[in-house]
Amino acid sequence: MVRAFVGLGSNLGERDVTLRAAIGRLRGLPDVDVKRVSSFRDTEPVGYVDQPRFLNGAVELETGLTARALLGALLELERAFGRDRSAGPLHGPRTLDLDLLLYGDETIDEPLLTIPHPRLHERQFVLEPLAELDPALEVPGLGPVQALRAKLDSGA
Ligand code: PH2
Ligand code: MG
Ligand code: MG
Repeated sequence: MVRAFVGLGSNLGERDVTLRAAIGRLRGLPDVDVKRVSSFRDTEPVGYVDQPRFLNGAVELETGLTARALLGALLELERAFGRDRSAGPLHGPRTLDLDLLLYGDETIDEPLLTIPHPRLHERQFVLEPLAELDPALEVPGLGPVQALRAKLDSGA
């Protein structure tokens, strides 16, 4: 079993209902054991700013799935919640965003899958829930999650 972290985001519809339902569906996936769920935070949109505020969180899970199989299951869940990747701008509004943030201590650099998630260290809305789930978390290749938070805060 591998410990993995998944980022949760929603900024369309009933955000809280959607995130809770998505976690329920994660719990129902074969070979996935959801261990912990962070609190949810209401956040300012980052990057593409002309869109509604997000509700963000993260979950810690243990899985027997490969990183690719887990990613496939996450994309399928996004679709089940009405996410249409062909509509609207990249990084624009979405009913549900499930990002595979970390997969054990692995680093993966493939066209369709980058682990750790490529923008993880630039986003407090990802780092904060990760640190809440495991304050001692080490991000492979990048260092302690708390150091990444401090660096982002300082603008360095
Ligand atoms: N996701 C994005 C773009 N911007 N901003 C916040 N606050 N939260 C998100 O989850 C988010 C975002 C694209 O994935
Ligand atoms: Mg995503
Ligand atoms: Mg995302």
